[in-house]
Amino acid sequence: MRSSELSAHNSLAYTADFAADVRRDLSLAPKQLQSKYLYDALGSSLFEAICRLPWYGITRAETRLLETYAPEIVSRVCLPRGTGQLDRTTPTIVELGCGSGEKLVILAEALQTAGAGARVHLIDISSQALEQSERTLGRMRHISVVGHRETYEVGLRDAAAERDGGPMLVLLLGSNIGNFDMPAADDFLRSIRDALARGDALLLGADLVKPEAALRLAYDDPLGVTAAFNRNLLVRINNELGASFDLDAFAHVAVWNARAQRVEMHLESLRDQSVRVQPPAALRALAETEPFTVRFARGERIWTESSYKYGPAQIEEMGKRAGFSTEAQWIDDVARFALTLLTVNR
Ligand code: AVJ
Repeated sequence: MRSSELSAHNSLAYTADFAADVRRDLSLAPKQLQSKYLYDALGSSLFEAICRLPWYGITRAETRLLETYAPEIVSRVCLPRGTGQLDRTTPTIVELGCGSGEKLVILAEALQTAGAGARVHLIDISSQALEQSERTLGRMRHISVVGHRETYEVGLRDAAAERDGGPMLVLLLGSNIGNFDMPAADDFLRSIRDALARGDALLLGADLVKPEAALRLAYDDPLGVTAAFNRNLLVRINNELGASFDLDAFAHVAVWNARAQRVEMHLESLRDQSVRVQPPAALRALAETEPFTVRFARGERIWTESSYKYGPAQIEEMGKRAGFSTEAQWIDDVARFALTLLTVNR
């Protein structure tokens, strides 16, 4: 589905899926909610604010690396090796989880300097992120931009179906890979690999393991923006699914799980309580949107996100397991963040 083709019916179906997922995931032990639902319009704005926090280094580190290495990335993937000449065919660039689109601008500028164009596909679950990045990139005349409000898998399949003879570069940036557990991360990278052909590449941005104090500040910042980002999930359930979450009764908790190499975000119930979820009548026509009640014990948590952190070699190994070779790896030593260019050679 293209963002411009979003219809009321589709967003109703999306909300029905949200209702079914919330109902199922709050009945699990431990209770959980999928992190993709953090990104409604307010959630996307709060995430943009997180990216500017002095304690959250991922976005700035990745931007520094892209500013330095974009010309090299473009010439390695988009220009035939050794010739320094442009291919006659147009490269396709697909960004999975485009956010505001600012990182793609850096690559697009490097393409322009090399005299190349590109067909750009933006895949994001957030319509506000898509609109913003379409606006940001729409001003650039040497690229064409299509937005897809889809999951990564569906969006990538749609974008790959539209490619022509040029090389394809998939961008999975901002440590978005970190939201995937194992073996889901392996399966996901394998599905990207399977959508690609010889000469194509995946540019993977992934956050590295660093001292616990730095991780805690990044995910539980002194301004409370990350707490607002997390608790907004309850605001969203209240607004879209007619729930009665008392926001003051849930606290943001971020923990570093060293054994699993991940930061976990949770929402902790501050008292024993029951919450009623009563989806609006328009949704009831669709399956699994019956009203329900969720009971919380004091101290019980809803697990809302995992952000895995890696060692540089672990990123290469993950790529290798999915059928990629490492073409290059660049590391920002200030924030401990890695950008890895993985290529398909068979
Ligand atoms: C966009 C998934 C990479 O995990 O660091 C930021 C989201 N969560 N602060 C991350 C997030 C809390 C972010 N990702």
